[in-house]
Amino acid sequence: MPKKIILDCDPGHDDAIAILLAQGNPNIELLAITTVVGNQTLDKVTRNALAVAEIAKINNIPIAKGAERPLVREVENAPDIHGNSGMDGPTLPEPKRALSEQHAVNLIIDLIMSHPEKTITLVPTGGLTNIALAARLEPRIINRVKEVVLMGGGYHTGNWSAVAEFNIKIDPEAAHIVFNAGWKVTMVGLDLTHQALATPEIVERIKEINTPASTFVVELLEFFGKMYKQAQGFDAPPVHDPCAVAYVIDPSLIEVKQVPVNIELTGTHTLGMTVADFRYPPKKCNTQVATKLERERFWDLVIDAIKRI
Ligand code: PIR
Ligand code: CA
Repeated sequence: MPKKIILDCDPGHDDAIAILLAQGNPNIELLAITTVVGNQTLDKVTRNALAVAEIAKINNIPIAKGAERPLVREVENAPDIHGNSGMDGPTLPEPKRALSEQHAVNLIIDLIMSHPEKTITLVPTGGLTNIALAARLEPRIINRVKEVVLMGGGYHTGNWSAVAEFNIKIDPEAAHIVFNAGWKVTMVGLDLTHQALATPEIVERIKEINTPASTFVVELLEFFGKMYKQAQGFDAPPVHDPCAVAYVIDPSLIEVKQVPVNIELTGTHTLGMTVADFRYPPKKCNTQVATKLERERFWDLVIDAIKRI
């Protein structure tokens, strides 16, 4: 039985690859794509999601627009990494399909309430605004979802400050709601995603597929790689968001450790930090953090999905 997911994202180069992985992998049933402000403005990331849907041949599922700003903080985007469009690099196809008329938050709630309990996994790969709003608007979803597998945070690394990761830092209050809601949360953070580097060998393997989807991914990775070199000095760019999808597909790809995680909301230098407590085995704990990636099998999965599109 394929696993049902809702992908809540802010495309975004790596979000786009996460969409392709979810669509191309036979063990995933993508129920909806929802968008949230993050890498760029809501309108831009939503347009990008529609364009990726064209490339991924996603026709029959709703794509819905969500929150245009964080709960409390001002909007922060990441043009230094994702460019002015939010997905600079490839030429994007003109989206043919229409957006859902529902707000993303209502769509998420309706899908979870209308499916059997514990069958839907939420996969957020952007800020957590939509997910937090959904949990507050309809708290019954908290016990109905199977789990939340999110890309965000990092227990020993930051990218938006010394200790905070972008998706958490842009809406820390939303992250607080999501991490403390009570549902099971798997944090696939920078500690893990910095192991998923798109090296020249990987880019070469994708190039060899030689389809519109693979060319699109290569162009994404070339731009993303250039920006990551400039902005953060990486020799190869980390593809964060597909790691969360990969964990849903095959949890044996990623080692996790169950530890309490809390979000710093008041720090002077630590706002948005995901504070993970590794000191002792917790008695009861709804959160776990991803620690180690099986690189080869991860890339095999991504490449296989691109081939199938
Ligand atoms: C990546 C992102 C934001 C900023 C930087 N520097 C790099 C986006 C990615 O889409 C991913 O979801 C997450 N936020 C990684 O921090
Ligand atoms: Ca993202």
